[in-house]
Amino acid sequence: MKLYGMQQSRSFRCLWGLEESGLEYEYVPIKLRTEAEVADSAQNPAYLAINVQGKVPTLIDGEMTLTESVAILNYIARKAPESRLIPNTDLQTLAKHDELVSFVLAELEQPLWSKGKHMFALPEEQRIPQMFETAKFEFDKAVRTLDYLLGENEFAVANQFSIVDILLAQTFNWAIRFEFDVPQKYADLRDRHYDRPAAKRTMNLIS
Ligand SMILES: N[C@@H](CCC(=O)N[C@@H](CS)C(=O)NCC(=O)O)C(=O)O
Repeated sequence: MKLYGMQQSRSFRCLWGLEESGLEYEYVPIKLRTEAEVADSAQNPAYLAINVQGKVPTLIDGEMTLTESVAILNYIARKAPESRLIPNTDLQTLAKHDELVSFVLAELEQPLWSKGKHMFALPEEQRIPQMFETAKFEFDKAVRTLDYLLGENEFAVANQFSIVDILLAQTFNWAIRFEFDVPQKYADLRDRHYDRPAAKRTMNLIS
């Protein structure tokens, strides 16, 4: 199995999942926003052949190629069920897990990615710096909703570490790096989960 990724991008969550899972894999670093001629560029035709958008992450396992980070996390979790990255629990608790996963992707991370796009990812002439305030407004609103959706437990669901904890920790780390206002309890959540041995190994792999 090969995971293509770049440092603290969304590939980090997949690399972390792999480290939690105990599965064997190879990590292939990719460079974003570099010339197509550069061999390890996401714009190189060889990489575009496996990820048509020129984005990370990409996971290849045998004949299969996956290019969405949460699909990759789900695949890892199902391939290594003993890791319990998807909790082995009742239908309704699993539904709450799925709800939080969707919430992180659709609501919590979107303002962060909007800011990223308008800071560096879009072509300069397409960037609108005024939207940083809108991103802050939307992030604060998503955090208030999360307060409602999450309990006060150590882990998000089923009293155990799961995919949603990886997503929450990485998303709040992203928010802190992009200078959003992150309430202390979510900074603590990031610190707590980033202190796991698998998270520390992941950090070492990308540094
Ligand atoms: N929905 C995709 C998004 C992937 C994505 O947008 N990745 C960013 C890095 S976090 C990327 O590769 N961007 C390419 C670029 O900015 O040139 C996922 O979750 O995997």
